[in-house]
Amino acid sequence: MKAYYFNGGLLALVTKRTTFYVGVCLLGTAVGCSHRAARLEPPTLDSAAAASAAMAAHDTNGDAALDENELQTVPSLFAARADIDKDGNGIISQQELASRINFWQESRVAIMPAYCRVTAKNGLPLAGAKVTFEPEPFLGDALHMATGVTGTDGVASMTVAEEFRPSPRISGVCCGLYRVRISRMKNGKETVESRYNVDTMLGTEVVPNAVPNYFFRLTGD
Ligand SMILES: [Ca+2]
Ligand SMILES: [Ca+2]
Repeated sequence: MKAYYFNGGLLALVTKRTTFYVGVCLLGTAVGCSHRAARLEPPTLDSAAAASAAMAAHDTNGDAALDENELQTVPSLFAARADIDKDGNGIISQQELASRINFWQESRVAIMPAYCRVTAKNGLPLAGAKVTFEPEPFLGDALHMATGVTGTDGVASMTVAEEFRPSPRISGVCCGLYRVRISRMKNGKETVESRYNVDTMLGTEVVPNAVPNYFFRLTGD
C-alpha cells in the first residue's frame, strides 16, 4: 500500500494498481502513519478566469450559463454536470463552475490516483489502449496531461509525466476537468473510433477525495 500525502493534511491510501476498485481513505491529519510525508502543492487555478473562459468558448447563446445543448460540446462538463449544477436547474452557471474550481483548490489535494477501466463493445477488457486525460483548455495551463496504457485487465494507471511529479514513486492526476482520449494502434492504424480519440465525446472530472476509478465502455454504436 502506498500513501500519498497532500499539503494540508489529507491522505489517500491506495492499493496496488491491478485492483480496480481501490479504496480511498481520508484522514484529517497524517498522525499515526509511519510513512514519510512528501510536501505537494496543488496547481493554482484562477477560478473566475477559467469560468469566464469556459463561457467565452461554449456559451453560444450568451446567457452566462451552459445548458444541456451547450454542455454536449464539453465532454468533461457534460459528464460531471450533476455534481457541478448545485441548484439542480439543469444548467451550469458561470458561478457554479467557478465554485467547483474553488472546491478543488480548497481541498488542498495536489494529486489524485486515477485508474481507468476500458472495455470494448463486447464488454471485455481492452488491452494495450493508450488513455489520455487532456485538461480542458479553459482551465489554462496549470494542469498537465496525464496518460496510461491498459493492461490485460483493461485497467490503466493514469499519471502526469515524471517531470511534473515530486517523486517517481508518486503518480496520479491533478483535480480538474479532462477530455478523455482512448487510442489503440495496430500495424500503424487506429483501431478505436474517432469519437473516442480525435473527436472525443469522452470526458471526466478528477474529483478530490473521490474513489479514483473511471470506467469507459466503447460501445461502437
Ligand atoms: Ca448558454
Ligand atoms: Ca445550475
